[in-house]
Amino acid sequence: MITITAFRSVPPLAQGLVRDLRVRWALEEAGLTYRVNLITLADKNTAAHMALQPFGQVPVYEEAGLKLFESGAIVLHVAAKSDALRPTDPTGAARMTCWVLAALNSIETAVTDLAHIDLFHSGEAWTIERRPQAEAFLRLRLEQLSDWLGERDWLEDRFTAGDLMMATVLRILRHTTIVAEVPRLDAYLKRCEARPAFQRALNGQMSDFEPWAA
Ligand SMILES: N[C@@H](CCC(=O)N[C@@H](CS)C(=O)NCC(=O)O)C(=O)O
Repeated sequence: MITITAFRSVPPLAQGLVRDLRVRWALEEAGLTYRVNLITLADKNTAAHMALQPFGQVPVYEEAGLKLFESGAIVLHVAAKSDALRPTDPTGAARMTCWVLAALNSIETAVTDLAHIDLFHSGEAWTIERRPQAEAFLRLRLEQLSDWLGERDWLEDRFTAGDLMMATVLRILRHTTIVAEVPRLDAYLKRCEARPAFQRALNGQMSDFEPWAA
């Protein structure tokens, strides 16, 4: 049985964005059954959890003695099990890996630069200078991504784990209109979110949360 570790409760601003969503979505696309081990924010720094996730984060993935951390590594592991996420031809599979890494390395870094300012440092003096730079760089990356997409429905010629990862990264910007202002990306994200597997994953994460007590 596959077990993923997720948080039992997080602040509302994080609900629906916690990175176990990526793993749930991949497992739903692949049609694999799994159970969810819910931990508290206090549990994340215990020795037992740090032995599974060296940075005290979620998600964690366990399967028959295999223990994985990092959502990208986990999604790639799940993708290797399912044609629904990874093309069977080697070229298509390699291109899928490119997009998983592009989402995490070329886009998520720019996304989180801005999101951290907005969500964790809003109003602090240093953000007055830094935020416009972070937003401009992010907008450049998103325009480049939009140019790549062109008239395609997906990043390549079919849905892959690369789209799954890219969509979860773009969703981090839901507190802004930045994605909505790029029509192709807006449509792309909506296309990804309309997938039944995504809806099942999101509903699963949301229904697992206990009410947040600040
Ligand atoms: N690079 C990691 C990031 C994981 C991550 O940021 N997890 C967040 C929840 S979305 C977390 O556990 N935060 C608690 C913390 O960092 O202490 C991955 O993709 O798995």
